[in-house]
Amino acid sequence: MEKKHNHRRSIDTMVIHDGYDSKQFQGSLTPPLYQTSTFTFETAEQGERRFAGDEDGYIYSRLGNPTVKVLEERIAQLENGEAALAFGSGMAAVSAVLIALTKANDHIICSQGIYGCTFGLLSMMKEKYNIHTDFTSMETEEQIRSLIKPETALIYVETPINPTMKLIDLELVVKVAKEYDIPVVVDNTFSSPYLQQPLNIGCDIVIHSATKYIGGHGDVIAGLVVGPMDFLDEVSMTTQKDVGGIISPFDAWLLLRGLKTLPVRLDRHCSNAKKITEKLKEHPMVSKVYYPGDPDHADYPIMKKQMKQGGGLVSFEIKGDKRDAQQFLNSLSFISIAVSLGDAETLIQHPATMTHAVVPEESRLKMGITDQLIRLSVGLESWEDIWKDLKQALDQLAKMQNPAY
Ligand code: LCS
Repeated sequence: MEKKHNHRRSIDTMVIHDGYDSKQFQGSLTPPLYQTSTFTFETAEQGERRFAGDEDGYIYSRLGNPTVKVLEERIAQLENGEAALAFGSGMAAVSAVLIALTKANDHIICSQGIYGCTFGLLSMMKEKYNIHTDFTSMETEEQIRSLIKPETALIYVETPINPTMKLIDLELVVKVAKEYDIPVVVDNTFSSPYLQQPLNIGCDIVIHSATKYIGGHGDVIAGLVVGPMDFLDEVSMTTQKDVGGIISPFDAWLLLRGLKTLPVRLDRHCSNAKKITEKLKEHPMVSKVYYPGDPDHADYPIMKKQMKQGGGLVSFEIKGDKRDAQQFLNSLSFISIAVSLGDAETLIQHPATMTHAVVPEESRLKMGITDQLIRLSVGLESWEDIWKDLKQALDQLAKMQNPAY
């Protein structure tokens, strides 16, 4: 699987202009919203030609829509891929890729730690189709090499990993995968193309939950896949068309709006997350802080190598047990207790009982998800206000555990 061209202009410009030519849309500055389910044919013969693929043109919005097309072209350019497809959720994107790349009895190598529902999907694929997954921390070439089998269909990587913020060295994974001609699929949700571009490192397919940083405003559920044209043509004619988890034109339009400010938003998410990390590390109720942009983070050298900055998510462990973690969340004032991430609002959640509750306890602990682990999606508010809220809740917890605090 080969990649295309290098970026011709800065990503700050690309998020605003790529994939759209206003001249083709009556000068409309903003891509028009084609809120339509179907497209009329001038004649029956034209309908026949379009279905036969002998004439370009739209047929039905599950098979393609002009607003969605602009989004797909823009994200393909941003990730430096040949083509892209949009889906109705990140999980629709993940499942479309996994179904397209596997058949019964195949094998998958996966990073030790992934989003809970992706773990759930891999478990279902094992039960239904005997597709077995080996999880590994992928720290050395040998670790990966030792797991490769003739039936290994793909290597699936999340980096940074949800919610432990561990990183996988993509260059190392690609090196081994190329030796065996195994495609590498990267869930790039936590970084967005602004912070990390896996295809430029040699990975084959990128997936996004566009619900997060790409949308950026907490109002859309959507997914994206970027990769080689031949692979995506196949997905569009199979899992996208026939399973049908497509995006609505309005949601594609909202994503195009959100994308324009991706670099500006992420710069603030990252600088806020850095400040909050420094403060958390100093608080006596916090035992561990995981932020890839922190020079003390074990994977900081990998961050420097493959990411522009550390991202907007910080995970940390508090002193205490599950009830203390819940008490801490309940004591927050404006920070919202909610799953999802990448929104303007700071969001906080308890992975063991929320995003990763579906993962059996043993696997969860292997991933590093303890009952004390909290995940914070640092928003765009003033970092001082975010810290003030976290600090008062941590202080309350300290007083509860030690009245003399
Ligand atoms: N991949 C990653 C890394 C994710 O974090 C999520 C959702 C998905 C895929 C699935 O995307 P969706 O279908 O929700 O658009 N992660 C969530 C989370 O951490 N909290 O709530 C959802």
